[in-house]
Amino acid sequence: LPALAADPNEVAIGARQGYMKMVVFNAKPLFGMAKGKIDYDAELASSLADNLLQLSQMNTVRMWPKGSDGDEYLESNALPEIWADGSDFSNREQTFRDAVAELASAAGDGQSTLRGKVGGLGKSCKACHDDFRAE
Ligand code: ASC
Repeated sequence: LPALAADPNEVAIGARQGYMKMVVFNAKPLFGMAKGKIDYDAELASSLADNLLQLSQMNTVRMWPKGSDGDEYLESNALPEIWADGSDFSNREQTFRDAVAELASAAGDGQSTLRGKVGGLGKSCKACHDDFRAE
């Protein structure tokens, strides 16, 4: 049987979920170090934050095609508000970029410096999820 053509919205949903996994894979140990759950390691912290910096600088527009929301696709938690007129979504992404840039410049400078900078990243995650991700 011929394979069905992939739905571009489903391809995009898969891509952004993979992207989120990469963000979490790199961010989670930074939160862990900041909270003292794992030992601070300057070299590791720097490389994780640098990975986040590179991820944050990707152009993600193609991951978010209009219509690929959670009302249309069971596998997505993206709220249709992302695509509403006047949506703050792209500003939130810029806030994430700014928070990561601050973190990347300081993550290797000691546990207390790291602790002071991850808050901004956590806030940027939460602000966007609160408004644009289904519970
Ligand atoms: C995480 C994670 C998020 C953020 C957010 C911060 O570890 O997966 O989305 O932190 O919970 O408030």
